Amino acid sequence: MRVMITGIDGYLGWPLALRLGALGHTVGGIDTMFRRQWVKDVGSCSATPILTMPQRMQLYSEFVGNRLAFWQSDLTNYQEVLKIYGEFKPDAIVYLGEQPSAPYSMIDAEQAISTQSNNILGTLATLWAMHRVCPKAHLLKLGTMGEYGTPHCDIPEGRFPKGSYWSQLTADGTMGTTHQDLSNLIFPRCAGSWYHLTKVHDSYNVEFACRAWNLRSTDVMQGPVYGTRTEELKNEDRMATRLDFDEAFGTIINRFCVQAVLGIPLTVYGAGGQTRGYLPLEDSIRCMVLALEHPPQLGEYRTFNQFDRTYTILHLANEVVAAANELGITVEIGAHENPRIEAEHHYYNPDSSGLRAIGYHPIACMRSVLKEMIKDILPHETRLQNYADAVAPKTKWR
Ligand code: USQ
Repeated sequence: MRVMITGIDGYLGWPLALRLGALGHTVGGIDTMFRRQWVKDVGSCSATPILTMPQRMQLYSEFVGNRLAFWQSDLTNYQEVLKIYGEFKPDAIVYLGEQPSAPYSMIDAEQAISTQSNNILGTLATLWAMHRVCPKAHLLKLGTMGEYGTPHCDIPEGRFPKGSYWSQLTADGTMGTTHQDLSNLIFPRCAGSWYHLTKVHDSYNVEFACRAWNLRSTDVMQGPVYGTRTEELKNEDRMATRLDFDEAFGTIINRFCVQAVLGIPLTVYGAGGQTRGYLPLEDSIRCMVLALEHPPQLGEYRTFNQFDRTYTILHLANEVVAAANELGITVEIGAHENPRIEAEHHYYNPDSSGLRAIGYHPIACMRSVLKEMIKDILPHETRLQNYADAVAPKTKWR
């Protein structure tokens, strides 16, 4: 298969490229290289040292035995994207090339506007380019579980399942009547940041393109990913993918592991009952490969909710404390006023059967992944102490 990865320089893009290369696929990549600058702009760096893109291309050739085709390009530039897809002729496009941080999008108007224009217009340019030059390619689009928010009901995969009805008690106490069939309608979204909203808009644009132009797409609602290693990254340190821990680009478990190493009390926001679905980096890569190996039909728009298990923030904090203790490190759990607007105790029951039906079996126990992460971060403690200021939450949602 010829697979184009947008955002190939990112946390998921680089390990996915190595996995697909190792499996014998031909890989191409596009990246603006903005992510490295955004992280510098918030006063931080990757906890794991990472190679430059030219060095990564060299390493890829050594490891895979094949050239990695790479374009440094802006995904919102339709003419460029059209030219690249026309040249590369992808069978599949994995679309990861977006501004990925909710807190970053909430800093100020400038960041909110650039996040929305980068993410929504980039996806739109790809849909038009696919329509023009590769209409049979499979678009694997990275969305987020955060599109749904935390409604007081079960969360299906993307759409209301068959047999869903809307009903309301009438004045005389009986159930409402006919024409209330919700089956197959897109399940309502209730995103919690300007960033998460870009993914909602993307979902509607992608679904429309499948209906209007017979494109095919898998929309992946992914929960926060954690980890430093995949099968390929275990080979040697030069392979490392980035690992962010600042308040904007670091996601919770990755942040907690760096905080454990730096001796910073874990930053639990609010009551800590916020529940989300999480998965290790290795599982995220496996799930994307599975989706590529089992593409949808032409014209089909399908959604997978991609996570291993759901946990509360407090549970995660306790797991990180336990993993650190097993390595002889003492860690405290801190309390922080919640800078976000989100429910701190809530019902959460999302379906995630789609990926399991095509072969996803979660592979690792969380504790062992956490210990591996802490061991990977420990050698960089002295350098990372210089960036300790980037950890505390400063961006307020209100
Ligand atoms: N949280 C803390 N302390 C921290 C950081 C976060 O308590 O130091 C809490 C947040 O308040 C939130 C939860 O942890 O309740 C998750 O926050 P996060 O920063 O790990 O993840 P989030 O901002 O929701 O977004 C991240 C990725 C995004 C991905 C999304 C999946 O940045 O790309 O789409 O995870 S999900 O969260 O399911 O929407």
